[in-house]
Amino acid sequence: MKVVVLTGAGISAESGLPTFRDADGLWEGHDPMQVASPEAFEDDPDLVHRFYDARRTALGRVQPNAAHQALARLEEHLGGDLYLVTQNIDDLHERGGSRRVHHMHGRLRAAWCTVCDERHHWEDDLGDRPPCPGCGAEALRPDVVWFGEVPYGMDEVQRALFECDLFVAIGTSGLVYPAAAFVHYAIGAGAGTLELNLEGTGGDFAQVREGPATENVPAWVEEILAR
Ligand code: BJW
Repeated sequence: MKVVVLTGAGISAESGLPTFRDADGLWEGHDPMQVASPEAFEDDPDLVHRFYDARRTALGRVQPNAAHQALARLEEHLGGDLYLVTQNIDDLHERGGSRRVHHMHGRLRAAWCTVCDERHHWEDDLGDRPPCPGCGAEALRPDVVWFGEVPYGMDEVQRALFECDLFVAIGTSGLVYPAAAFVHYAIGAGAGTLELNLEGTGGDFAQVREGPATENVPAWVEEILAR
């Protein structure tokens, strides 16, 4: 059985990382969604750097939870028949034991030089404009995908969706494209579809299980392992 799992901010919520749309809302008086755009970066790069620097720092203080760990067990069981694609820029899947994770919206612990186009592993702040290790330009930005930019590796994701038998979306509101359309690709391919979310999103999934990811995901994975 070929399975595609899509994860969103909800899977990391119980690790202590806020989601975009459920949380108490504002960050330094701004809607986080307004900060995640190239226009915001152009208008106020210091603000946008502060937002991502704070999140990169927070990442060092949180741990993967039972849902991330369950997906790592699923990978051990299914091997190459599991395709895990995440919208999250945190590294909790990797730290939870997953080896193959496709980060379609980039990674918090990576920096992209807008002058030489190189990408670098990055643990520190970017707000103080460190030079690019490749070319020396002070032009590093977070290596993340903002609104209006093209998510990474979409051809590969589409191939996996067209070939899958089951598509599972975990902890995502289904409000942001192209990830919001994955369920339709999977339906078009004749796959089963399952949503695991604190609350159903009203999407076109054949089956919806409501509840926290740390309970729902391990329970679902155990069902697959028992088959
Ligand atoms: C729990 C839980 C618990 C809580 N257990 N569950 C009009 C129509 C259609 C499309 C567009 C349109 N106008 C513009 C567009 C395109 C635009 C878009 O979608 N806009 C919408 C606002 C309409 N999209 C884009 O621009 C994308 N690019 C694009 O389309 O390029 C064209 C192209 C595509 C493909 C091929 C070729 C060309 C780019 C989108 C980039 C999004 N970037 C961000 C920021 C990334 C960096 C960062 O992290 O800061 O990605 S925005 C933000 O939203 C982030 C997230 O990954 C993304 C999705 O959020 P997510 O994960 O769903 O979080 P929430 O908070 O929304 O939901 C959390 C869920 O968890 C909730 O459902 C809770 O119930 C649940 N939950 N606790 C289980 N304990």
